[in-house]
Amino acid sequence: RNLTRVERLLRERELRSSWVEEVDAKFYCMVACCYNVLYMMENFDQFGVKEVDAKWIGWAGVNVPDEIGQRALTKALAEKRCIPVFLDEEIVHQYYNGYCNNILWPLFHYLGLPQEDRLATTRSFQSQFDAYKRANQMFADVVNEHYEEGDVVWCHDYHLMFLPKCLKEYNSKMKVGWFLHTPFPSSEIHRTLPSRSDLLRSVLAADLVGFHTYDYARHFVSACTRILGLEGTPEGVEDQGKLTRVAAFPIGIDSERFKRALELPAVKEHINELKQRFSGRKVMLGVDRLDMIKGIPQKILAFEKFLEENSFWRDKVVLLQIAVPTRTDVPEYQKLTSQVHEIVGRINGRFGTLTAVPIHHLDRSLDFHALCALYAVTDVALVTSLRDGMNLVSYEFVACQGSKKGVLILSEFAGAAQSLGAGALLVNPWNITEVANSIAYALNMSPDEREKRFRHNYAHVTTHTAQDWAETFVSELNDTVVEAQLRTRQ
Ligand code: ADQ
Repeated sequence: RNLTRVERLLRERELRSSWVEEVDAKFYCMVACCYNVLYMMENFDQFGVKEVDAKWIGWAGVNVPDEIGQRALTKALAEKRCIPVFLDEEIVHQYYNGYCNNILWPLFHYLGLPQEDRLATTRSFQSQFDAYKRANQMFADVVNEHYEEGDVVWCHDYHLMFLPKCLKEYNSKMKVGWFLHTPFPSSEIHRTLPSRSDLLRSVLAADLVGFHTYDYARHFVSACTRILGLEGTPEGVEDQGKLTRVAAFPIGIDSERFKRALELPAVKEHINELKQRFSGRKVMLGVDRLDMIKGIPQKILAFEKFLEENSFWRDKVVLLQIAVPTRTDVPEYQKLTSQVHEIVGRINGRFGTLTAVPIHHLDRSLDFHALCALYAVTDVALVTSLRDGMNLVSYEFVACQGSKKGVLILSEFAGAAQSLGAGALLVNPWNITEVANSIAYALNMSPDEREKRFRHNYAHVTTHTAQDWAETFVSELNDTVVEAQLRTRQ
């Protein structure tokens, strides 16, 4: 029974083959179950901090109800210094699908609650929030079990806003940091959350709180002053003499990893194949998780408008949209998939010929090398998120453009607009006329202007890396003096 489920998960989530090859056959299914922990571990490696002596604690990803299975899985993962947290199906439903992805995710991206079931969500709010707290407590139990004196604990993202408080209740001397990967919205948006104060107070239990941009940090401090009546200081937020440091730590990528990949013979060969395949046409690229925050329908409608108004380009340009499905069991995401398919079909029917279509849309992820090759042959990248904490696709594209010096069209609502804004063409993704005009401008841009814009972005992407991000956060967390320690010293 479990095997069928695991196989389905494997297909859905396209577990990278490298992971599968690495493990014993008997652990094959176990590791597949543990996709989420492994995925995070893999990303952790991508962040270039593998030399750091760290343990990674994460949700196991699927339900493993029996103790024997849990023990085997824990053992298999220990080799990779991954430690799973087991959550049962009901908690996952209420905590992960419910509170995290149906309430916090849309709200933090200014999308409000899901339109159709707004009232239902309001009714189930308390039970989902209780599950959220319970799940965070379960994470705290596992962290506490593995904590050794001197460790610093770095909690990630909106799924774990309650964790700093739970950890400090266990051990007030534990150094705890919390980083948010999404935007933190304006305090007016955060105010609408029934659990607004509990979440803020819990995050404030951390010693260091980090965001991608200064604006998100400012929104957080405003929420604390307006909702909790606390005092904002230049360093952060103060509550009865306890200071929580709040700062911006913009994430980056491991740009060297992309540059190295482009030197591999297999990647070079793939680049040549792609060049031949699309010869005579300019390549435009979108790479996103299929999520409403990524603005995929808006992007495609803007591309249609561009084709409508620029007949010269119709058979000279192709848009490759790679959209990896996520949260496939959430109805809102299923609706988004059908909507995108419908728009793409209509535009291809309208502007396609017997031999070519203007949009190639793929509902899947690409492996790392295929992705690098695509970035390298792209003339114009289109990142039109409606909101995005940072957006790493824009960074990855720039890192792979050493020879081409292509143009980045970037949403002004992505955190990356603050770092790559001077080199990119910034757009309001809701304004499809503006995006269509920017596409035309990008395709006609002079080589000099392209070079100048590219240089700016390339310098940023190659100097503000993921390694710096991780090291800066951890070292600042190390440097914070935990209040409880201060009191002991006094
Ligand atoms: P995401 O919303 O997942 O991350 P993003 O920053 O763009 O968004 O990172 C996506 C990653 O997945 C990139 O490394 C990209 O290469 C990869 N990816 C996306 N689609 C893919 C596909 N079809 N095939 C293969 N790979 C694909 C969250 C926040 C962001 C924030 C990051 C990091 O929502 O705003 O930048 O965390 O903090």
